[in-house]
Amino acid sequence: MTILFLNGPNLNLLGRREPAVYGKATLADIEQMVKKHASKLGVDVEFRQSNSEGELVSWIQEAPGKCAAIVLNAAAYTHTSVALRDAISAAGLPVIEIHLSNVHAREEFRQKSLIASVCKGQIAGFGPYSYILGLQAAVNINGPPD
Ligand code: CA2
Repeated sequence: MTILFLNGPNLNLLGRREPAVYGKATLADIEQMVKKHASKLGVDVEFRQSNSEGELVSWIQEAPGKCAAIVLNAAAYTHTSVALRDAISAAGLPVIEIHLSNVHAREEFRQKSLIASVCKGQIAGFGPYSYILGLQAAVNINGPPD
């Protein structure tokens, strides 16, 4: 089983700018943590980041048949992108929306997600641990193991 992790714009800056908001871990640190956890769960992880909305849309379109689920931190596109929303809806794959910060406790514009209603669920506010929770949700998408 492969779980695809997609990361949106500016997440490549994690750990290097605004540590007070997003913490000290880099995206590479988070990828390493996710892959370590995935190997314990016996699943494969593909981890990608793009600043381009179109590239994220293409990766979502290509995922069916290759990946069991997508864990998506769409970053700022969460709040703006009808294109990502349509791609998620068309893919027919379970997509789990994740955020490092608690977007509901921040500026009003971050409290609106254009993708939430086409995602399986949302995890927000746990820092890098949101990625581990996203992985666990993806692996147990059809209910927890017996
Ligand atoms: O909390 C999250 O994970 C966000 O998706 C992060 C996005 C933000 O636009 C969303 O509202 C919530 C921002 C990602 C950019 O990360 C930066 C990291 C370091 C310096 C500047 C931006």
